[in-house]
Amino acid sequence: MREYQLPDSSQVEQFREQGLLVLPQFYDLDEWIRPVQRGIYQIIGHVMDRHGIPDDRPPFNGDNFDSGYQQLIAMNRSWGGEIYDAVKQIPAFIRLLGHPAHEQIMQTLHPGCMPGVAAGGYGIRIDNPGEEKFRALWHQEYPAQLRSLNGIVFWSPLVPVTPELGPVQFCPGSHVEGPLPVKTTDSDGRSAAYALKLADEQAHIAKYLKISPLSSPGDLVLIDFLVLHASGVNNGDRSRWSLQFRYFDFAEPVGKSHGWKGSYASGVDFRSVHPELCAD
Ligand SMILES: O=C(O)CCC(=O)C(=O)O
Ligand SMILES: [Fe+2]
Repeated sequence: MREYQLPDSSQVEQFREQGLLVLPQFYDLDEWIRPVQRGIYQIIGHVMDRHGIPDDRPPFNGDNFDSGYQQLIAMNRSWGGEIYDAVKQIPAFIRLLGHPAHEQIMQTLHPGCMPGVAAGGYGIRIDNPGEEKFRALWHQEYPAQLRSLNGIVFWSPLVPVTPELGPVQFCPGSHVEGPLPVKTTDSDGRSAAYALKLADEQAHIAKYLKISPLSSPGDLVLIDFLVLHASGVNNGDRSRWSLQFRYFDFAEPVGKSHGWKGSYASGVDFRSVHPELCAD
């Protein structure tokens, strides 16, 4: 990111109104995105090797970074889990998420904030075709992550997101409702943060227009911690790979009052931090 464009005043306004902002081609592809893709390509190779699968993939060229992945998970789905756990530890990904540009975006969108990186709040999603188990249902980020009410999910695709790949859906403007009650008991076999379920989901969602912006590698999508969003359904023939990491605000009073606790991913029981937001 030798050069990058911080949001201008009309984009700041748009983020305030919608709780959502897309910054097209924010990241220089060669400098920031290719190294992450190369790391994924290499990890897929190591996982193949670990399981005695011959590596006959074409050489890495960027766009083919996930070559071999679809065949691997068809052989054994748990190998996909190994890859998922591994790729968030690629140094080029950690360098990207730690770049000062993200603190500057936080300061531009939340003047006076003190940015923090949500521990355990970063990773690389792999939304596989036809898989329902890990699809994010309608949610606000705050209950799933806690840390502070002020926060931004930085979301960036590693593949061109077409309608078939199930782009993330948003209810622009829904962040103005503040944190909404959730049900914390597991209903359909989902675990951890996936078990938090927005109470009266349909009633909330019905009030808003839903949008599913398409995006491609290099684009950056900024998601307010309180805006309602959900994974789309992947009906395509490849996985939808995307980066996400989260910045919160140490200066925000609610986060400060509970000591910037994290939620499920850091072993905290949401019910003990926000009993008033538990619908059950
Ligand atoms: O990429 C997705 O499907 C969901 C993303 C999401 O909910 C998030 O990054 O917070
Ligand atoms: Fe989310």
